[in-house]
Amino acid sequence: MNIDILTIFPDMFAPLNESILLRARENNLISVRLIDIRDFSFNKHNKVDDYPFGGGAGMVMKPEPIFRAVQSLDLAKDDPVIMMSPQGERFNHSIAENLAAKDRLTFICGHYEGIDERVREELVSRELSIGDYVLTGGELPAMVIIDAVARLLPGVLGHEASAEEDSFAQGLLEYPHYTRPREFVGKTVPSVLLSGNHEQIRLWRRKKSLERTLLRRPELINIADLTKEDKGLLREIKDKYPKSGNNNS
Ligand code: 4HQ
Repeated sequence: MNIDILTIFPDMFAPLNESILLRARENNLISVRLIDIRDFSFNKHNKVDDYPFGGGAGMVMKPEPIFRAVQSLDLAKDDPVIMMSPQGERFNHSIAENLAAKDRLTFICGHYEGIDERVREELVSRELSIGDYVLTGGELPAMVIIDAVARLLPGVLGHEASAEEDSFAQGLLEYPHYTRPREFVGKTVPSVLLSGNHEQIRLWRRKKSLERTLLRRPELINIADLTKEDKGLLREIKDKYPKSGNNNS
């Protein structure tokens, strides 16, 4: 996958140089270009922002450098151009899967109060938000989205199965994990995990997964497609926590 990032702060993408994302780049599973919008500002001091028409606090990113930067990319008509904004569609796992199916992604990262509206109208095909809070710029949201998308690409995670087992991939929260030592701060690892009985382990994990989802994110239980077995486990969980969750049976 080819990813172009338009930003005035390319150094904010340092996570691309570490860990799994670095390995993905070294293995040519993703290729990332950081494009400094300032390089496309042809005025005196390479200015990329200006005062807002109508007045008010803060600065607005000028449209011309961003237009020139995007035009330099030679995008195909249906290549996604993504802008980060709290007004965008809320990013989630299903959007990550949708983006992971594309071979080219372009991100426009705004700073200051925002970007001239004509950029959104003319260049942007998708506006995404990573949550209801305000950040100083679109770089961290773009980095979050790239991380979530990259780990879904074949070969990026060492263990091929791991992406499918994750929270949200299945529509449920994950079960708890344990490693050595067997006893720590007076607490022991649940004995079923030491039993070697793989069917019992699978059932225990599935039940924990359903229990956590019901207790912490009951709205997710309604949309997950549950098997007969899941419904049986859920019945046991609800008997243990009678006040929990939704009233949907
Ligand atoms: N931004 N999810 C960029 C965000 C944001 C978010 C604030 C986007 C500043 C210039 N982006 N502007 N939340 O807070 O995506």
